[in-house]
Amino acid sequence: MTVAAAVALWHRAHLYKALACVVLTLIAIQYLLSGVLDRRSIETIFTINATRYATNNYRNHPRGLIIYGPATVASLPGNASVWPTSALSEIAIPSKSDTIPTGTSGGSAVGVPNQDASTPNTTDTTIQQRCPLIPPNLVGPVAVSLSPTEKKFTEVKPGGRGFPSNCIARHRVAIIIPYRDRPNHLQALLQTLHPILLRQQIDYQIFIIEQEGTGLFNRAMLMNVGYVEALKERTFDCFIFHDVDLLPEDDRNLYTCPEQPRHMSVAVDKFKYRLPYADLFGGVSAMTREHFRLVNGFSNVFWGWGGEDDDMANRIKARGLHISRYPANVARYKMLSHKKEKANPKRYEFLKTGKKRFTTDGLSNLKYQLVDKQKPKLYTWLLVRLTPPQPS
Ligand code: BGN
Repeated sequence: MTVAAAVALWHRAHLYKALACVVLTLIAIQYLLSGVLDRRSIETIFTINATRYATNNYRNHPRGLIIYGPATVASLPGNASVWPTSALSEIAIPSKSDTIPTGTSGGSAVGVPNQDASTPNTTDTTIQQRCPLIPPNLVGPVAVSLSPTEKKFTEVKPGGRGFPSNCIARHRVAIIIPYRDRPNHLQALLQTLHPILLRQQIDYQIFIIEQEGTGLFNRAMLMNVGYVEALKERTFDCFIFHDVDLLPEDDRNLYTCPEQPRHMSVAVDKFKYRLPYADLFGGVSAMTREHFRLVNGFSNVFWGWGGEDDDMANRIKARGLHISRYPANVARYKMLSHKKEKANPKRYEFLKTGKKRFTTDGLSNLKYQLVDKQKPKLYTWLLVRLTPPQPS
């Protein structure tokens, strides 16, 4: 071998070593980054850019952990086709919020008999497992309809309560529906919601909070009443505040307890399945018991249509919380038609000055009278007389 050939060989060996180093460094960086990404919760990932999801088909998380199925199926509004079961195994990842909340909630260790008297099956001596993180019987898009059905709902208990029969639910959820004078909408919503919540294996109860009289409607105050009254029945882990005219179109839109306040009606047909603005918190939203108390509930000053949800979004931010969302191809709703309500002309002013009322206006000064309460088959009904708050 010539000297020149030996030198060339020596250079090539160094080149290979350098290449090997680069490859190893890249692998190490990828490994480190994946650890960071794994620690982000499902909610955080959803929150990153909700408006982007509204226009693009959300595919997945960088590590392929969340996949909401092929864009073609997801983009068909109200399509009742059955979701491929292969996709379901990839639907969600465990996060902190997926563990049973501690303290007053209905949790017990896996395989341990449930000790909570308000949770079903306490007399059952068989040891029950917690329900799986991913409910096994979801179908994806569901057909929504206004026409009444003859469904019997044998699993639903009086007062509109439901829970899984063969496992311990991970979430105890009160569904709060502010209501007045919309019987057809209410029937359609109940027919749609009960089967979905049962398939989602949630321990739930539906509360209809009806405002007495014909005065201006106060949606926010009714939701505050719903929170207070529901807690008199059971210690719910979280609350889903639900407009009566919004029908969920997909059962993968899980009505579970959120880690951060969750805006659920991301894509509504009336808004062409696009989120109108990033801070929207109206329609359907979910909050834990603690977060709702932390923000002092909704403001009581919004009489008539509009603004109360924006004020809640401000309360959420002021407390260092943030609005989370599921992807728009799952968090889809059909809005039932009704005549336009009278908008509250004072809503802009109340919104602007809202901050100074956060601690004095809300759960802390809520006044109402419970006029009637009944528990028919599909819901718990409360008729309430609202007392306008004294100006502070
Ligand atoms: C907004 C309303 C919300 C309502 C959404 C969607 C206001 C306050 C003045 C900016 N906000 O305009 O309350 O949920 O539309 O309909 O009117």
